[in-house]
Parts: sequence; C-alpha cells; structure tokens
Amino acid sequence: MSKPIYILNGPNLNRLGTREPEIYGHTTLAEVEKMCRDSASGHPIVFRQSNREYEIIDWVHEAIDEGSGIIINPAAFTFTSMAIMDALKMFPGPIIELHISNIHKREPIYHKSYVSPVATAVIAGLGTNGYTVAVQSILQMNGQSGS
Ligand code: CA2
Repeated sequence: MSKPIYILNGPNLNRLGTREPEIYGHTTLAEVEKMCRDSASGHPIVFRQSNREYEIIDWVHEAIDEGSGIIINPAAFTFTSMAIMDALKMFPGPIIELHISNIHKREPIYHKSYVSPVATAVIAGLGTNGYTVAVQSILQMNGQSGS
C-alpha cells in the first residue's frame, strides 16, 4: 500500500462554503475532500481540519512518519506559526502550501507567510480547484502519475 498524501486544513475552514462566498466560493470542506479523493483516483488521502495549532503540528509529525506528501492550507496560522513552519521543515517529501484566495491581492497582513519558505510550491487564488491541482502535482512529483 502506498503512503498517503496528507491534506491539512487550518482554523475556520470547517465553515467553508457558509460565508464570504465572493472570496472563498460555495464549496464546503466535505465537498473539497471528495474532490481530492476523486482526483487521487485510489491513491490514499488523509484529509483533516483543525482549529488547534498543536493538532496540526501533531499531524505534520504523523505525515513525517507515514506520508508521501503534504498539502496544507494553514489559514490564519500561515501568518503566525513558526511552530508549524518548524514541523514542516522536518518533512522529507513535497509540501504544497495552498490558499483558496489570492492572499497577495489582500491587505499587507496576508502577505508574509511563515510556510512559503519551507514549501516546495505555493498555490493561491485558484479557488477550491487548487486542491485537485495540488493532489495531481504531488502525485507527479512522486512519480505516481497524475494528469
Ligand atoms: O484563502 C485561503 O485559503 C486562506 O488560507 C483562508 C484563511 C485566511 O486567513 C487566509 O488568509 C487565506 C481564512 C479561512 C477563513 O475560513 C473561512 C470560513 C468560512 C468561509 C470562508 C472562510
């Protein structure tokens, strides 16, 4: 059995699809999870969300032991968490930092990411479709096809 891709989502994203649809769209996080599983066509996916920083750090540690790639939307922790950055530094495989919105079009407080310097790639502004692009890209980077 191949190692799973970890898809980790930070604070408030459990409410996705319920507010600010002009920025984040109408798709819920449960629908995003289904899109990711469909896109991975059988490749194992671990899909999680937490409002707690320590839980995301623990999941990065789990991915270090068991994962083939990490896709992380750290949400507000993007701009605050050296601890998530330090955990990600220990991951040996590909890491994609993902934002549904284009954070660079927004106010200056959204421009300085702690995660980008330790990520393999950054996706921002593709809406929730960015998740499927990220899944395909991790599969390709790991030589496991992708389209
Ligand atoms: O665009 C993204 O994916 C973000 O990571 C989302 C974060 C925001 O702090 C980042 O700057 C960009 C915020 C997520 C807020 O959660 C929502 C909950 C319900 C509906 C929409 C967003």
